[in-house]
Amino acid sequence: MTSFGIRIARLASLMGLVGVTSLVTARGAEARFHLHLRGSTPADGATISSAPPNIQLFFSERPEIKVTTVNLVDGGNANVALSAPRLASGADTAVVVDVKAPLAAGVYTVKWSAMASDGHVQRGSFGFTVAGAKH
Ligand SMILES: [Cu+2]
Repeated sequence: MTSFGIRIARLASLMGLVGVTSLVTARGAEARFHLHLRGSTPADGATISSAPPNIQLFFSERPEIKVTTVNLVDGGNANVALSAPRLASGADTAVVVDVKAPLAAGVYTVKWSAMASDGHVQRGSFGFTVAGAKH
């Protein structure tokens, strides 16, 4: 290879490196601005003494409700019946699902999937415990 050729090759590899670095930076910035879950009721990790009538998910921005899914599974990974998700009245970044029958004592996991107006689908899960009846 001529010295000119080597210089071109070095330049190309340097540009490749810069390209990868800027791609990683862009992905990091994008991740920060995606829709994300800011909180919930019951809160992640909470132990509650009575079965919740509904589950509320508080997002960083309004999700597209028609493609929002919320599933609840018990400690045995069995699905628990919920209503379809709806936006909370007066807070369109909050999603509510009704729990159709009172939850027995035990551990539960909420699994959600939501899409923001930018078209990116985000998923997550959190858990809570319904404490047994106290005597
Ligand atoms: Cu996004």
